[in-house]
Formats: sequence, C-alpha cells, structure tokens
Amino acid sequence: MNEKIKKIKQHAQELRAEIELHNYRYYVLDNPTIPDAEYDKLLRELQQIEQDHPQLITADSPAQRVGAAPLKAFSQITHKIPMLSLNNAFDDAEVEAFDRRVCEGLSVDSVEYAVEPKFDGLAVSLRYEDGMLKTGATRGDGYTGEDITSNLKTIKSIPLSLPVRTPPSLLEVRGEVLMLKADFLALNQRQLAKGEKEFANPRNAAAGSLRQLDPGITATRRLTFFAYGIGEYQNAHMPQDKHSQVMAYLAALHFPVAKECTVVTGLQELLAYYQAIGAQRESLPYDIDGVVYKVNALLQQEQLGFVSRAPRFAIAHKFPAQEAVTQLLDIDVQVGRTGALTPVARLKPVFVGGVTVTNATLHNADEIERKDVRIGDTVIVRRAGDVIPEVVSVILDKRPVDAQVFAMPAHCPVCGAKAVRLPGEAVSRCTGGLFCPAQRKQAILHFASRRAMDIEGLGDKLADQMVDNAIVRTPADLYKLGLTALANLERMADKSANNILSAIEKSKQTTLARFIYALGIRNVGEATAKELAAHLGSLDRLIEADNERLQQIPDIGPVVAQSIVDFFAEQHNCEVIEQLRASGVHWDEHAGEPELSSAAAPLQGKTFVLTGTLPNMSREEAKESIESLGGKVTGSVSKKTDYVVVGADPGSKYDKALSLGITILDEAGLQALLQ
Ligand code: I6G
Repeated sequence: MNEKIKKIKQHAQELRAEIELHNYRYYVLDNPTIPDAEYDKLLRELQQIEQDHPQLITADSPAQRVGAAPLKAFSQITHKIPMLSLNNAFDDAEVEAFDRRVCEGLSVDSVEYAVEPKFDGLAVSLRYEDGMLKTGATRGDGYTGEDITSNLKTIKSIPLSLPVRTPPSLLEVRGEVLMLKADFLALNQRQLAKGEKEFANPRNAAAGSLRQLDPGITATRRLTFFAYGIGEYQNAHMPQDKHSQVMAYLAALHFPVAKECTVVTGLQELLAYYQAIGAQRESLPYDIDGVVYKVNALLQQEQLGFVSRAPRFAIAHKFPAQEAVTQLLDIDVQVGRTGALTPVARLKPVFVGGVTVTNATLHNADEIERKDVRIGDTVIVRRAGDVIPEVVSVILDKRPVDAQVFAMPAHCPVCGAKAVRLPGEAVSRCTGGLFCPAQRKQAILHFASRRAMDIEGLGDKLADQMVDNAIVRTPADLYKLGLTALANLERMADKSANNILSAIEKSKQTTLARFIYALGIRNVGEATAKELAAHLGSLDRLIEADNERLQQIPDIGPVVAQSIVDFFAEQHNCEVIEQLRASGVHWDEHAGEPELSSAAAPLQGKTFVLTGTLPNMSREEAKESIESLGGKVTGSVSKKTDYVVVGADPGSKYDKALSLGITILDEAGLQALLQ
C-alpha cells in the first residue's frame, strides 16, 4: 500500500470513529454535539472515499449501514442459547404469587429485582465476533430466527463494532427493536402523502420495516433498539454478580438501555414501579405493554432456573390491553365548552384499557370520512391511560350491507343555533355562545374541576340541574347560591346542599394559576396558565397584556396570545371576573411554589462516585441533585462508597466498584433514587 493510500485509509478510519460517536450521541444519548449538516458532511466524505477506494471498505463502516442488496428470502439462524419467552402476570395477585415462588425457591424473605419497561417491539439477537457485528436475527420460535443482519445494520443506535480496544471474542446482545411514537406518526404521514396504507400501530410498523427483504426500505423507516440482556459470550469482562451490572456494562459498550431500568426490593416496590411506569406510559416516547421484573442476582437466577420455556426468575407484568373490537351502534353529537361539536360513537359495551367503554370520540367530520366510519360498523376502539377512548379504525370485512353514512348536523343539537365550520378549522362550532346551555354547563364544570377551582361534589349531573333550573348562568353565580335554591334541586338534600356550599366557599381561596385555568380561555391549558401566572404575577397584568407582551412568555405563540386578548376584550368575561372577585375569590398574587423542607435530606450519610458520561444529566447536575438531598459526591471509590453512578465510557472506578461489590446505578437508577 503506498503512502497516499495509507493516509486515506487512516483518515477513513478516523471518520468512521467520529461518525459512530455522533450516531451514539444522537441516537442513544439523545444529546447531539454537532449540527445535522456537519454530520452529513462527514458521512458524505466517508462515502466518497469508499466509492473511490472500495478496497478500503470495512464491515463496520457507517457508510455501509445502508446499501446491502435486496434478498430473495431470509436465511435461518440458530440461537445457541434459546431466546425464551417470559411468563405473564395480569394482576397484582399474580405478581405476589411470583414473588412468593421466588422467595420460597431461594429460601429468603425478600429479593432484589432489576425492573424495566416491557417494550411493545420485536425481540432480536445481535452477535458480535471480535467486536464486529456479524449477524442479527429475529427471535423466531426462540430456537431459530431469521437472519435480518442487513436490516438491523440500518438502525443507527446499534453499534456496528464495540467501542473498546480489547472486545470480547464473542458477545450476543439481546433486545427489542421498536419504532418511537413520533417516528410512527411521521411515517404514517408520509404513507398518507404517498397514497399508501397507514400502519395500525408502531409495533406493526416496526415489524413491517424489519421484515423487508430490501434493507433500502428498512433504512427509510426510523427504528430504535433497546438492549435487555445477553446471550452467548466468550472472553468478555462481563460482570458476574447482578443483571443491573450487566446492563451498565452494555450501556458502557454504547448499547441503548432504557432510562427507566432500575433496581427495587420486594413485592411492594415491584407494584409501586408498575404504578409509576403505568402513570408515565402515555408520555413515554415508545409504546410499552407492561414491565419486566427479573431477580437481580445472577447466582439466584441460576438457582431458580427455568420452567418449560420461560425463566422462573423473571416475569412480565402486563398492562390492560388498550385496543378492543366492538360494534358502533350510533353516532351522537356533543357540544363542548367552546361550542365545538364532537361526533361521539355509541358502542356496544367493551372492556378495554381496564374499564368498560360505551362511548368513544370520532373527533370531527374529516376523521369520520378519512376512517370511513359508518353506523353499524365493527370498529377497533382504543383507550390509552386517561385519554378519551377513540375509534381507531373500521374492520371493513365485517361491514353490514345496511351500514349508514353519517353527516354532521347544520345546527347545534342542544340550542338549535347555526353550526359553522371556519376555514382552516377541523371542527364545526355552535354559534350560540353562553346562550347555549351545553356550553354554559361545560364552562361551569370546567371552572369547578379539580385542577381549576376544585369545587368538590360539583359534577355533570349537578351542573346540568343548575343550568336547566336557571339558578346558575355563569361561574360567578355559583358564589351567589343559597341553601334553598340548591336544596330545591331534585335528589338534593340539605346535607349535600350544605356540603356543596362549603366546597364553593373553600374554593374562594385559590392560586392565580388555577384561577386563570378555571376561566376556560381557549387554548389556555393548565401548563400555560401556570406560565402566565409565573411570568405576569397578577391578574390585572394579564388582563392588560397585549399580544406582543404575551408572546414574550416562553411557550406562548401568536394563537394562544390572540385567544387571551380576545377573551379579555369580551366585556361579559370581565364582568364575570369582577363578580368573582367581589364574591371573595382571592389568591396571593406573588406566591410561588412552596419551598422544599430543609429537613428533606433522604440521602444524608450516603456517598456517591460518578464515572462516565450520563445520557441526560451533566456531571454537575447529577452532583447538585445528590447534594440537594443530603448525599456526598467523592472522587474515588472505596469500601465506604455507597453507590457508583456509571455512564458511557466509564473509567477504572467502575471496575473497582465491581470488584468491591458496590451498588452500581445507571442514570435511571440514580433518578429513581432521587425521586
Ligand atoms: O427483559 C426482557 C424484555 C423482553 C426479557 C425478555 C423480553 O422478551 C421480549 N425475554 C427474556 C427471556 C428475558 N428478558 C430474560
């Protein structure tokens, strides 16, 4: 090789290392350090070199992630260590039984578990030989899967080679391939734009993308990988004590590991983790269908062993299914607080997302048309978390011949006022304003709701009666109510009327943020109300603020600003506010959030050492968080160290911590502890 080629080879190698590091920062740490254009420049330069000098191409070159030729069929790969399935638990009692079996099997009272979200994706195995990604396979039947190496190589969060000088001679990494919710929505938009069929959910989209014979197609679909464990390995510096340490080892090798992985002890902490992840489920960037619990100590895992095709040391605790099939019996139209007319599907009752659902939103006329929903259809209904159930799609094969097409009414079904659909808006609105009883009821319900003025006991039945009997027309009327007027309502005894009056009285003492939210200004939700209160500090400043001033507040754009200006320009709204203030509704204009008590120092006496780069927190942030709860951060590991927090590329402190058996935390573990 002449000198010039040697230099080019060296430069190509540097480019590869640099590009893979940027891939890691972008796709795994979610913390890019260069602009996209700069990254593209590096990749183009490498592509050019490899095009000009094909003899310099390496198997782990990021320029070769895309470009493998389409296959005729997938070949088979045998998993030497089978990819088993997990047993499922569908309720707390089944988890309790699992924990009891584990404790009895180990003759202990309580067990430490490594816990993680269960991704709704596809299990795969990645085989690295001498540090290079050689093959990647689907789980298949657990013993034999399909060789999808070229497709997996297009996933940029999967390392093509291991970033260590002396890699294991063999390492199989197991994990799940999935599509992030945001990438799924973007893909479906592209599918629609091309006139192609949308995918039903991120899992189907990920499965469809991974099973492409042409890796060029897979490369256009943004897939993500998360490691959950290992298979075969040889000559690896593999931690031998705990599963959580194995996960930290994989994170140090640049494999994506879910931030939510952590360690808990005993049944109560398992169930608390399930609740905590369940509460976050909707806001997570990926779909999950449960959580996984694994006995953390590897020796204990071995002791427990396997039963038929599943480990005894692990279980998946599943969330209730979020989708179900039922029949659409009719479509009604509901009138919302802002007059929006929403078509609502009346359904044959169906159990989904943990409750029986009888109604589901159809959003608006465009959505009904796009999904081609007709009365009488068999439909898929989705209820995710606290989100209103919705009709996702129609099973066309099951459409009866007499299924009826639905048309939005031209008039408000409650007050009869004209319904209009403004240009650019997806919804029709009732033009009746607060003369429309439906809008009045909704305004009062919103005003009284828990996150607004929190008037306990004022639910939809009572709001209906108050409006129908004309004893309440605006929220201000609530504070003028007397016992007789309330007690005269149907099914309202003196005692419950008194309770409502006390709740109304109690609500007079509120906060500015709650009051702003309670007003029901269009486009002003709870978070925006908090921003407005924090930045303006007084209601009068909010009333006086013009569009320009409002837009100086973070997260407030022209649409929200205009809604606020329009709201206060309406004389009627200002009168209601004055009446509310005159009735004694008040708040401390400059009160901030309550300070944390200085006694809250749960990490008092605990010593931490930080090593490596954490995915989301800087070292300073991690140190500050630990110290704010009373913990101490030191620079070296000793027997006195309680926790070593390990990020990517950890130093010798990590090895020392392993040798001393000190608890290793990754960033998610630290976050859990801080919480
Ligand atoms: O932690 C895990 C997540 C998902 C798993 C797992 C899984 O299958 C889709 N499967 C096994 C066998 C184990 N852990 C041990």
